[in-house]
Amino acid sequence: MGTLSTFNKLLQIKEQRGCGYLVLIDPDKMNGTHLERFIRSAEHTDVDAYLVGGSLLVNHEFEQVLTIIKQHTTKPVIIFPGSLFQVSARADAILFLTLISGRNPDFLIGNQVIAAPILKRIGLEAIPTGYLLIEGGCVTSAEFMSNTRPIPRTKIDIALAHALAGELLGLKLLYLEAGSGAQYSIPPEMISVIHAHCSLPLIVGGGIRTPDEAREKVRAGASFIVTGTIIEENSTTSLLQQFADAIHMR
Ligand code: 1GP
Repeated sequence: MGTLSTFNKLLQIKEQRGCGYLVLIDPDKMNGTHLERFIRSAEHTDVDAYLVGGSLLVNHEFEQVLTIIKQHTTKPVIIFPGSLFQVSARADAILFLTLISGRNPDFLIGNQVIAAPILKRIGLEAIPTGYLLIEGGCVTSAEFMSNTRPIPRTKIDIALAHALAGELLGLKLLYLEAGSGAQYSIPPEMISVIHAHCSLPLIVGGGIRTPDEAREKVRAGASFIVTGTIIEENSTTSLLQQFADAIHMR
């Protein structure tokens, strides 16, 4: 029997646990010995996988951060690229994002055309993911850096139409993103309507600050929950485990 692809590992986690818990590591915010200590201790929690990336990397420690994480974990390590500079064979896979809520051709197809030959050459697994930026109460780095307008949080029909377009285009995952540090996370009503009509697994992130808030997204139909900022602020194993317990339905 061959080894499972990272995408199939994610599907297995969703199948076995109801919903998966993904911790976002922004290389600018967590690196060096702090990161090493964090990953070592997180090994003893039920975190399911790591996303690595950021809208803007000022410190250029991307490769080094991936190396540290891979050295100390057996969990999947997946690039969540904020730019073309965030591509590396040290990860297990990359979310091959297309920013379908926006109308900026660079993020819809331009950057993908530049990255595709590189991904093929280094043999990195690419997971086709539709990225939907939803208004989160403040201008986030994702909104500013992508130069796209988020979908208004009350326009559930518009978000659903984008999700369905992503499904019909053959994407494998959808990422409902309020933006890192968003004031308001993705509304549960939006998650439940998309979940009811669209068969793709939903990654939900941006502005989730408590295990209860995470659980609310899971109940609405999220397949994966992402937290970044709150864990940068409080990286204790007890908070990680509380999130994992709230997110795992079984
Ligand atoms: C950002 O969805 C992620 O891309 C995580 O957001 O930092 O607000 O948890 P937070």
